[in-house]
Order: sequence, then C-alpha cells, then structure tokens
Amino acid sequence: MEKSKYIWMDGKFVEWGKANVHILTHTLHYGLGVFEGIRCYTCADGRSAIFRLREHTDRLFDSALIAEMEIPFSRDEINGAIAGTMKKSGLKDGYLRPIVYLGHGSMGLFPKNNPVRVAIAAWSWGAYLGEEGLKKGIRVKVSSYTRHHVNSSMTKAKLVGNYVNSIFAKREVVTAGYDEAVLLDTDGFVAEGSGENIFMVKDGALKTTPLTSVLKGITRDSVMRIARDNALEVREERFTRDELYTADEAFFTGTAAEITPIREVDGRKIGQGRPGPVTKKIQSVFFDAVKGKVKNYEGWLWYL
Ligand code: PPE
Repeated sequence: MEKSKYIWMDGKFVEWGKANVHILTHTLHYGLGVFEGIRCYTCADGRSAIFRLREHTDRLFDSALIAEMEIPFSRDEINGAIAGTMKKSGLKDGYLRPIVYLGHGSMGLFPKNNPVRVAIAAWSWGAYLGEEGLKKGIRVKVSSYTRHHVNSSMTKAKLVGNYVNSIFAKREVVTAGYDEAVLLDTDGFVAEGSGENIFMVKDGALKTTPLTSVLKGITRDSVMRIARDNALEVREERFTRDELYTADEAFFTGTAAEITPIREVDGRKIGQGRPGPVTKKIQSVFFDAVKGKVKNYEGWLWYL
C-alpha cells in the first residue's frame, strides 16, 4: 500500500509511523466513533480533485451529531485539513480517511471528559472489489447476518461500531467463496452491501433501497442524479431478495467500491451474467465525472 508520509492529527501533521494513540482510547474499547471514506482522483487535465468533499464533511458532522461527539473544528477547517492531507501526501490520487474518536480519559459507558479527537490519513487504494470485478461484475451472497435494526444502532451515522456487523457478513460470504455480502434488513428486505449501497435494474428503471436502514451513500446520490439526467427512472423502494434474483442488472455503489456490477446473487445469474447496458452507461458517466470530464458535474470536484 502506497501511503502518505504524514497523518493529520488534531490540527498537526505527524509522521505516519508516529501517529499513535493511547491503548485506553475509548473508541478502541467501545466503538463510539465516526468516520468517512473519500476518494481523490487524477483528472483528465492532470490535476487532482477530491470527489464531493463538502458532502462527506457534512455527513461526518451529521454522524458526530448522532453520536453526540462535538468536533472541535469547523466544517471549513475539516475541508481544509482533508485537502491539506491529500496535498501533503505526495499522492496524485487515493483514499482519504477522516476519523473522529474519543481519546483516553474515563473508561466505562458514560464517557464524561474524554477528548474528541480527529485524524485524517491518506493512502492509495485500487479497485475495492478488484479490477476484474469492476469490469466483469462480482458474485455476491445474501448473508445470514441481518443489517442493524434502526433502533439498535444508528444506521444514518457512519459509526465505527456499526462495521462489526459488516465484517461478520463479509467474512461469512468470502469464506464461502463469494466476493461480497448483501445484507437484509430486519423486515427481510434487501438493505445494502457490507460497505456499499445497492441498485437493481428492471425493464430499464432503477430501484434502490430507501434510506431507512442504510447509509446515505454519496455515490448512491451521484448515481441517482446521473440516471435521472440520462432520462432513466429511479425509485427508492424496498425490494426482496427474489426480486433481486430476477433483476435485469444489479450493481453496488460506494466510495471504495465505486460502481461495481453484480453478475450473480446466491448462485443465480443476473441478466446475462455480465454488466448490462444501464450499469455500463452509469459507470462510464461516473468515471468521466470524477475525472472532471463532465461539465454538468464539475461542482462535485474540489481541485487541489
Ligand atoms: N453503505 C455502507 C455500509 C458503507 O460503509 C458505505 C461506504 C456505503 C454504503 C456507500 O457510501 P458512499 O461511500 O458515501 O457512497 N463504505 C466506505 C467504507 C469502505 C471500507 O472498507 O472502509 C467507503 O466506501 O469508503
């Protein structure tokens, strides 16, 4: 993994190897922390641009509000720190990971005086589900682990602790020979992937899970906009696993996963078993957009 030389910690750049925390860091023990995942792309003109930085920072602040953690920096300062971390990294493109966590102070489940700390790291990260997966599609399986109930964890917050459920699901299906997990919600409807939102296509129209039990994905939002701008119908509507089996096309969206086609679900081929025309169209507009090749979506880019 090519990584940045420095990590931003609480307002200062620290050398990668010295970016440490105390073992009694509260978040490490109990999982109350919030984070983001952001990509920076090399554009067609050679400049680097962070994709939808403001929206990621806004979601970080929303997550922190839900978690009752007061970030000791303004949104502008966080935007500047994320862009600054990327600039200082020496990388042209990569993945950025801001994290807000509770430092050491009191232990136990009523953190009183623990400081709210912020760190931002950058590293290069290729295709999350493989280059081949991006091109040809991946094989997924419905996990036996259910996505969080909306009242047992806060699904709108990108909470550190929420990802234990994702790790269980992902490990289960990867061990069984699949590429990624699909999690169902507590009512049995399709929710999302371990770290992605999900779309299905039927008769030329797209459907995606409503934002009830899933993360409000920024890639999901970008895809809905691209689809509508290309005269495709998009509905936010619950669907079952058998509706997914009989879809013409399906794909995952996420910052890390980008737009990854799904070619098989639970051993059933989706459509022709390869990325379909709608998926390919959206993928191609998306990759043009992140590289600054679509005027309409220039507003999504934060040039460094
Ligand atoms: N759902 C979940 C549960 C999720 O973690 C992500 C992002 C999404 C949907 C898509 O959201 P967005 O990135 O805004 O389109 N998952 C991040 C973590 C990946 C990781 O392994 O770490 C990501 O893609 O950055």
